Amino acid sequence: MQDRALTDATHKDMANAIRALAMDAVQKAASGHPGMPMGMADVATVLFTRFLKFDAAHPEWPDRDRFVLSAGHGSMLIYALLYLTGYPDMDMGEIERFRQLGSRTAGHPEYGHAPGIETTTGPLGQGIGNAVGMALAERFLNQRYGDDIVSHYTYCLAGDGCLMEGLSQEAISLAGHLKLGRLIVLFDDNQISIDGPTDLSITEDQLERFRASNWHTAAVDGHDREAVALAIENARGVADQPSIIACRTVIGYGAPNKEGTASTHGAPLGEEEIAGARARLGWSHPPFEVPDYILSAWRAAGRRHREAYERWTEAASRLDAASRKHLVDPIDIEVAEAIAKATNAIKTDFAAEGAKLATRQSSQKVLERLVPIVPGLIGGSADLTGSVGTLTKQHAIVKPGDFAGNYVHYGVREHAMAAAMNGLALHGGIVPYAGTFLVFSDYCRPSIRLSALMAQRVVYVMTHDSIGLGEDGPTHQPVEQLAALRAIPNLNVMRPADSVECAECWDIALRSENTPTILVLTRQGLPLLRTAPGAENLTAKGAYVLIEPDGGRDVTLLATGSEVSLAVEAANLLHAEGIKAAVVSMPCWELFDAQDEDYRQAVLGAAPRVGVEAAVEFGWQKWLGPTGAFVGMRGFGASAPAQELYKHFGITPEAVAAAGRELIVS
Ligand SMILES: Cc1ncc(C[n+]2csc(CCOP(=O)(O)OP(=O)(O)O)c2C)c(N)n1
Repeated sequence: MQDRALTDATHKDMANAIRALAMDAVQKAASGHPGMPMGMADVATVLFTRFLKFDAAHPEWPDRDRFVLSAGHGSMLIYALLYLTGYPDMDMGEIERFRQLGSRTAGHPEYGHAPGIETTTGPLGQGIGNAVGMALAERFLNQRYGDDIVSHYTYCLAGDGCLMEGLSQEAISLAGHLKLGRLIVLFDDNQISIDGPTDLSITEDQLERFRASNWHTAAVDGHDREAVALAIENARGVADQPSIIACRTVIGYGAPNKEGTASTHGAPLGEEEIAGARARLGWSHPPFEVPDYILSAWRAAGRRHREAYERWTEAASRLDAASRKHLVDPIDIEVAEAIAKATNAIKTDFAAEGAKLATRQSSQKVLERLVPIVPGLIGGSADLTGSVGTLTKQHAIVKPGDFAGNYVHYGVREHAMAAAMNGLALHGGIVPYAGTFLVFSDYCRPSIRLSALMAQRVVYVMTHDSIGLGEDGPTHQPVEQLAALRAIPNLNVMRPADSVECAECWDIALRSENTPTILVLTRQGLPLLRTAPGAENLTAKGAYVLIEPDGGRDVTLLATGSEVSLAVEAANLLHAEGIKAAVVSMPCWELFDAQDEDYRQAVLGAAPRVGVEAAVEFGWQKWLGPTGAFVGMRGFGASAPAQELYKHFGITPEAVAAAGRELIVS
């Protein structure tokens, strides 16, 4: 058992400080969730004062334990803890500005708002998925750096809501399979959610569920600090199973009339109830005041690992400079340069070979070269490895309890794969990528949205990107996914037209430190269009002119991915008739949008425009203007060979040429 120095009285005062800050901040904001922080205050006090390895003065310490508040609505719990333990940027002013514009204390914890917030949570279940990724990152890096440099736990606080979400099942199943023994979930087992008691909607035995997934389980009274401490101690001793500790708590603990009820979940308690809670808890201090003796006990907890931190700094100073840097930033300037150089070499090779390749194959060839030069690049797939081309000869497979590899078989768990990739990226030291079919990006979408919101470098390899996948039919043929993904801010949706563009896309994806990428790749072979690629990464501009006719344009054909070669054929048909057609390849709308007005105008031109994409039209108006025409999908696809489908749905060079002709005539 670690440090038993706290007396019962001190523990009680320290936990009550959390409760008071939570109820007072929510009351002042007239909005928020006091119940969970009040209920979990005892558990959190035990964790932060006796176990969690952190140094509040050095929140970026790479070997700190990670604390993930999956039940993000209880954000006041983490804000109170960060303030009390003395993290920078979290003073009482921030607590008083809870949920106000520009504060560090947003409604739900937001990554980047303050040190100590390890991930953005609020969408229930995501935090568990992130924690699985973080625990996995720890094992990868431990394998590479050794115990002196990387050896820490990941703690995740999850409520009934997190465990009801389907994502939790995928995540716990994956963690149990991989034997992530350093993952410890503290389950706020208060049996209350928004609608009322949880038995309104769920009656299963949660711990049985976890046991079935190879987890170590325990159940304790969450207000008995020694029982909680013993359970955490035991969990830390289990090396080859993740652990869950069901902490039976009372939501809104201390509120005389409301505790134990859903009314404390997500609304201010009210002045009268708060006064009653103060009396009941024996907390006589005014709002937003924590007496010195309590604050100093908390601040001491914030410093208790200072020596460990210093030992770590000393050990890290013995690493070579590159390894030390890559622990937090796997793609530094040198690696970025190596990526750019490799990309150029690959482009040259692709051009020399001139082969017709599906972009999923081109992507695999690119990875073959990049994996050895990017430290911390961890690949994977949701049981579609052979189809999506994410595995290379450079990979070794990660096995349960064995993290020497660099490729994860995530299984058919797309959502957990995406959430875990966020955790891998957030942990630091890792650049995650993994693949599935584009149509199943819908199964990853909530986590993709968070990759974008948190500005994380996560690369999603999404293949089988249109009716071009053929016989599998409309269930597997994405039509609306491109538009839906393009609607997410800070997400680069990249659809390369050939091998050269594909290499350029990977280059950008890996070097986009603050933006996730979706690589949208084909199943079917595509001809090489960029036959003489220069060193410049044209894809970085988002769109560029592939064919510029002599003597001005009559029409501009805009296309992405597999439809760029159709546009080129259409342009040839039009040229034969004396119509001057330009072709613009638009692999990434978001990057094109970020170019200056002059460049965009020069690329788009003044001539009438035809857009071509084997997907729905939604979003294309932006580029086509009111007079443009669109050749693409108007509904779901069908099951047939790809060539026939293109004809059936009228996405052909002839149709594109006809659309261009019509625009000129009208
Ligand atoms: C994916 C998702 N669905 C719904 C919500 C809205 N929501 C926030 S908290 C909550 C209930 C959570 O219950 P529990 O985890 O038991 O929290 P407690 O009542 O104990 O605070 C719901 C439905 C959400 N944040 N995320």
